[in-house]
Amino acid sequence: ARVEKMFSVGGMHCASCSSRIEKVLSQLDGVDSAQVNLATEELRLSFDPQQVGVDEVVERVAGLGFSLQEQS
Ligand code: 9UX
Repeated sequence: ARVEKMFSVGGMHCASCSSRIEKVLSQLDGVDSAQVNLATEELRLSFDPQQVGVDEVVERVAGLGFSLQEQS
Protein backbone atom coordinates (compact mmCIF):
# COMPACT_ATOMS: atom_id res chain seq x y z
CA ALA A 1 0.00 0.00 0.00
CA ARG A 2 1.20 3.48 -0.81
CA VAL A 3 1.43 6.08 1.88
CA GLU A 4 2.23 9.77 1.85
CA LYS A 5 4.21 11.50 4.56
CA MET A 6 5.37 15.06 5.11
CA PHE A 7 8.82 15.85 6.47
CA SER A 8 10.53 19.03 7.58
CA VAL A 9 13.87 19.44 5.79
CA GLY A 10 16.83 21.12 7.44
CA GLY A 11 19.95 22.50 5.80
CA MET A 12 18.70 23.60 2.37
CA HIS A 13 19.99 26.89 1.01
CA CYS A 14 19.27 26.87 -2.70
CA ALA A 15 17.24 25.18 -5.39
CA SER A 16 20.04 22.75 -6.16
CA CYS A 17 19.69 21.40 -2.64
CA SER A 18 16.04 20.56 -3.12
CA SER A 19 16.72 19.09 -6.56
CA ARG A 20 19.42 16.81 -5.18
CA ILE A 21 17.08 15.46 -2.53
CA GLU A 22 14.31 14.83 -5.05
CA LYS A 23 16.68 13.08 -7.44
CA VAL A 24 18.19 10.74 -4.87
CA LEU A 25 14.88 9.81 -3.26
CA SER A 26 13.05 9.26 -6.53
CA GLN A 27 15.69 6.67 -7.47
CA LEU A 28 14.98 4.54 -4.40
CA ASP A 29 12.93 1.39 -4.91
CA GLY A 30 9.55 1.90 -3.34
CA VAL A 31 9.49 5.67 -3.71
CA ASP A 32 6.73 6.90 -6.01
CA SER A 33 7.41 10.59 -5.77
CA ALA A 34 9.49 13.01 -3.74
CA GLN A 35 8.61 16.68 -3.92
CA VAL A 36 10.68 19.20 -2.01
CA ASN A 37 9.43 22.72 -1.39
CA LEU A 38 12.45 24.92 -0.74
CA ALA A 39 10.39 27.84 0.53
CA THR A 40 8.48 25.89 3.15
CA GLU A 41 11.39 23.47 3.80
CA GLU A 42 9.11 20.48 3.40
CA LEU A 43 9.30 17.12 1.65
CA ARG A 44 6.19 15.34 0.46
CA LEU A 45 7.04 11.67 0.02
CA SER A 46 4.82 9.04 -1.55
CA PHE A 47 6.16 5.54 -1.02
CA ASP A 48 5.48 1.89 -0.28
CA PRO A 49 6.61 1.21 3.31
CA GLN A 50 6.96 -2.49 2.50
CA GLN A 51 9.73 -1.63 0.03
CA VAL A 52 11.45 1.27 1.69
CA GLY A 53 11.44 2.51 5.26
CA VAL A 54 11.47 5.99 6.69
CA ASP A 55 14.81 5.21 8.35
CA GLU A 56 16.43 4.51 4.98
CA VAL A 57 14.99 7.69 3.50
CA VAL A 58 16.29 9.73 6.43
CA GLU A 59 19.74 8.13 6.10
CA ARG A 60 19.98 8.82 2.37
CA VAL A 61 19.09 12.44 2.85
CA ALA A 62 21.49 12.73 5.78
CA GLY A 63 24.19 11.47 3.43
CA LEU A 64 23.54 14.51 1.27
CA GLY A 65 23.96 16.76 4.27
CA PHE A 66 20.33 17.48 5.11
CA SER A 67 18.15 16.52 8.04
CA LEU A 68 14.61 15.18 7.88
CA GLN A 69 11.99 15.17 10.56
CA GLU A 70 8.70 13.41 10.06
CA GLN A 71 5.76 15.68 10.67
CA SER A 72 2.92 14.57 12.89
MO1 9UX B 1 23.19 25.32 -3.22
MO2 9UX B 1 22.66 23.21 -1.42
O1 9UX B 1 24.78 26.27 -3.77
O2 9UX B 1 23.69 21.81 -0.57
S1 9UX B 1 23.29 23.05 -3.53
S2 9UX B 1 23.34 25.38 -0.97
